[in-house]
Amino acid sequence: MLTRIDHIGIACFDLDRTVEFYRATYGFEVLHTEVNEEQGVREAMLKINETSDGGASYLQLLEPIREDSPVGKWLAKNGEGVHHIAFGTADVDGDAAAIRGKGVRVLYDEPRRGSMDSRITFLHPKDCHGVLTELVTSAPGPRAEH
Ligand code: CMX
Ligand code: CO
Repeated sequence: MLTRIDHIGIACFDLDRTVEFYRATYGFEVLHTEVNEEQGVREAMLKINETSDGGASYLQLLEPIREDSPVGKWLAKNGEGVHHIAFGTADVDGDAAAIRGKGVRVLYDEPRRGSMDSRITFLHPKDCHGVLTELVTSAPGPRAEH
């Protein structure tokens, strides 16, 4: 069951400058940064609030590390902006299978590693009224903050 908005993914050209905008404008601080080679991004997670399912909601700021990555291609076409939304679930495998059964293309056969050791998969935007949609199950245990 999808129980929260886990994050909104925002594509940007310059991660450090975008982080600074969110800090200076709203007071949001970076909880975590990492490079995800497989996804082709350098990213920062800004925690916005905790949620009633024991999880949290974030902004995920994304800078491409390769032009031919999903975020690199999207930026070249659209410029900066909202790239995807992500719903949180305790069971990404089960929810992805159920959604695939409804005829929506799930991009990965098995969930892959996402931010903070979460497990993620994506639904094709063309099957979701133009919205690239991610499903995410957080890593168990307390979050590593660094
Ligand atoms: N939102 C909405 N539509 C999108 C989109 C997005 N983020 N990205 C691509 N599209 C649309 C394009 O506009 C294009 O539409 P038209 O044919 O009408 O022009 C169509 O989808 C195909 O786009 P493309 O540029 O040819 O890109 P690809 O087909 O090569 O890739 C996709 C699209 C969704 C398969 C790819 O972006 C993908 O695999 N995404 C999942 C992985 C990802 O986004 N990783 C980065 C985030 C990592 C994280 O969140 O941790
Ligand atoms: Co994401």
